[in-house]
Amino acid sequence: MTKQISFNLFEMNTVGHISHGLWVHPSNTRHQFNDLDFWIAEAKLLEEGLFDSVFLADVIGTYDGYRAGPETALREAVQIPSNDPLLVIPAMASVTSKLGFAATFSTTYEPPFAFARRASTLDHLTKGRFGWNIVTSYLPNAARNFSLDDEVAHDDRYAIAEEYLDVLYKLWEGSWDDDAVVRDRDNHVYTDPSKVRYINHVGEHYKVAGPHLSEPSLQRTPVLFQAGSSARGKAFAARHAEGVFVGGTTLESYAKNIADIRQLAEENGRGRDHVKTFASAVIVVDKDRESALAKAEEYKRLSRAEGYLAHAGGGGIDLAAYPKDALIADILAAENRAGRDNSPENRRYAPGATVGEALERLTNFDQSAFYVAGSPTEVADAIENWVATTDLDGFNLRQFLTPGSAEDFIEYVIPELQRRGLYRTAYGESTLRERLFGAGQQRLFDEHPGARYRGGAHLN
Ligand code: FMN
Repeated sequence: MTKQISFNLFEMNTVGHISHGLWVHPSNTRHQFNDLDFWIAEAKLLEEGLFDSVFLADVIGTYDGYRAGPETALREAVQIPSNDPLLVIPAMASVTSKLGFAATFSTTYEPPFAFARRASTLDHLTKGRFGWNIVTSYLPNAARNFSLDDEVAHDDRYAIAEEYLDVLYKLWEGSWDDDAVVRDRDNHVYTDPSKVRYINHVGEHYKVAGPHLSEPSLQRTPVLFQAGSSARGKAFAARHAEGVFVGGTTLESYAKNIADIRQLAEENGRGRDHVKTFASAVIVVDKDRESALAKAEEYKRLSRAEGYLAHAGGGGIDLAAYPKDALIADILAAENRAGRDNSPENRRYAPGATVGEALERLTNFDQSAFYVAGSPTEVADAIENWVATTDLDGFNLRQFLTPGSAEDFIEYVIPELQRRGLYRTAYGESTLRERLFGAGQQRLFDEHPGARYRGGAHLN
């Protein structure tokens, strides 16, 4: 059977997420992100388009590495101003019944108990449509917002994340039995206390007694997404993630990275197909090739190098401070950042690249690994080819314009994919996990590490 491809809209509760400069376009509504109406309209549009989910990125600090301050990020609206991604979800859920919501939350700075409850609340309010993008955060400024002087070292962040997840699984999977809530009016028993337990977690970083404050939601553990690309990040994904954002520079490298992650999942006792793989899709489409290319030219004209530089400088090096022919590898070594510098942008620098080449790459969206500008047929051909060649399961669609990019995709690409049997023609399942793994799979697979706490096993 032909594989149907997943599509999420890549979003952020902010003006400029990754398409810097485009906010000035007259048809772009991004400046309305403070209004619920903005999110409600988007949710309705995506559900009409039968999208899998809206995928909300997040950062908890600002990009102030470029030119040693936040001025450029502020001027160019590079992920500031930005609001909390979790809080727009209930409004979007209230006008939809199938669309999923995946939101980013960091494991590094806030202890796990409150997030466990917020996530359960969202899974209840969305009726099992909530997913969590697990990040460990890469901005030095974020550390300074949470009582630290500098970033927690990269691998230490993953060690903290491991324990964080362990606490969450205990709360989500182990603290309450499915039949704990009895609502027995005659006997005045709302919850059967014998079916709810403390978790009494004591670890290196956290001490959490429990019990979990929320009763079990449809999915219990939200669908877990992750985008680690370091060795430590991949190992973490192979243990925990159900959706993985795979990196790469070419079709071949994507194919290899996808095969690797499936292999690693298997080595962790999980099924190869218990991990869905996603890539970023940069698509400019219109009724024909000529119009699409004209549109891409317009986006390029409005793109702001300063915005991309501020974005890249937030987590790493200030490219503006170096001559164009300086080698990135030398700069990383000189700044003692090698092995520590983990923003997705910095990972794009090829090892032998010069500052000039890195600048080119950062500011030209047409150098993205999956970039296609063309007619509906050309775009569908590229998508089909990628999925067939790499074993990819889906894409996060980048926005240049809101709502224009999603509208274009829905108008031009989806019908063509549907004709080829590559895109759903109606929603089936209702929870997000079932959307990814099929009807009946509301909960984690039994082989997933979170499942070991079911029924209170392994808690003490
Ligand atoms: N990091 C964040 O702090 N917030 C995000 O919203 C976020 N979204 C990401 C989305 C995608 C598609 C990718 C590829 C990465 C994203 N990241 C985000 C960064 C990753 O969480 C991760 O830190 C990065 O890919 C480097 O991998 P490493 O942590 O294993 O070194």
